[in-house]
Amino acid sequence: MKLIVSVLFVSIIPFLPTSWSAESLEWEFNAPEETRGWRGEGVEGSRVQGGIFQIMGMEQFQLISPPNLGIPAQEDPYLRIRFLFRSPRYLRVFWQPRSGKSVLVPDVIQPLFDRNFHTSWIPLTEKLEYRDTIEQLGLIFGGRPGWVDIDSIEILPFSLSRYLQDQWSEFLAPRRLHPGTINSLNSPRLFNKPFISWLNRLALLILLIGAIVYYKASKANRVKIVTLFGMAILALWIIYDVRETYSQFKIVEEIHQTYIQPLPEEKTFPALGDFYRFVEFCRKYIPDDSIFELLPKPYWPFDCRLKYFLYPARMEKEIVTSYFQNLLPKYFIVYNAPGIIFDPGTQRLMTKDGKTVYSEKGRLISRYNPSSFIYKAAEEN
Ligand SMILES: [Ca+2]
Repeated sequence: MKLIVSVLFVSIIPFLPTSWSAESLEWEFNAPEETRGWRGEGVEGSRVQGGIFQIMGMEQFQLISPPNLGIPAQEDPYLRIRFLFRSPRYLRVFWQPRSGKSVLVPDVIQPLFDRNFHTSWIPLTEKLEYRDTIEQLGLIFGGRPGWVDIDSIEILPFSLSRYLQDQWSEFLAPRRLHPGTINSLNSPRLFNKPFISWLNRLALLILLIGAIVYYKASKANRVKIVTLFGMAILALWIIYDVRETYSQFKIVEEIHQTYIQPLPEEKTFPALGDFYRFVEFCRKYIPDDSIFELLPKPYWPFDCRLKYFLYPARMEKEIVTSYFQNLLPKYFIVYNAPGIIFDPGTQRLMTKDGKTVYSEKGRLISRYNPSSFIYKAAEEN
């Protein structure tokens, strides 16, 4: 809310030139050298890939900036960070002044798990409170261990135009397609709150003002007033609907580009990826009179589908094995499992670490991709 107030306030006064330049305090992470000076605590792995700084950490981990930043605190600098949280549940920020204890910023950033990058503006100082310099910045990620992708970090004076640009991008951020999309409505974020919550507040305000105006008006005008305020609420509903329609349009566009337009051999499906192409591959190599086992186990949502598509070949089950004994050849289907390998030396099918051996003797029938293949166990005579 503080931010909104300051936006309203800043929007009244014309743009003021800022006294310090933040050019050097921008990290785009386009090359691994750009992480120089940054260090981690509780970080288990990191890499720079495609302009993104990816960090994996424990339950709580910290990313600490290079020292000696020397940013005057009275300039009210902001941290602008563009990120995608894979697992952590929150981001907190602290900074180290030239003298004294480090300062924990009150704002807590809680990410949306919509597989989009998001941009946050975090005020680092409370106005008139600090008369020091910010020497070092720390980011605390916590709540759950895992990966965070950081596209860029900036420490900069507040810029209304860039802030509004970021809010507009947040508002138009696409809703990613997942199988449940069709059953749910979503609300984009605007000024760190769901769009629908802003509309709800507006609707409540209209209702309150409407009630006051209604009771103050003469009887003759009341019908007009009800109509007018009813139309205002209807307008809010239409605004929400227009934004949701835009989301639906983007989803249809994504479905078209990803799942309809590609050639059959390049097609993928939501949540199932290239599975149907893999089914075609299996149909070619798994004979009707055979038993097969899909690895790794359990393997929802592929197991039930494979059972259906490969019929009359039978999926491995106790009852199947006890009925057919060793009469039918046995196949293993390995799908997207880099941890399961065919060892050509011993002809065994086993986990990479050798802890589990699925079959002692057999041969590789065909490979679909480096981590997917069909193996046939040697028949006992
Ligand atoms: Ca970047």
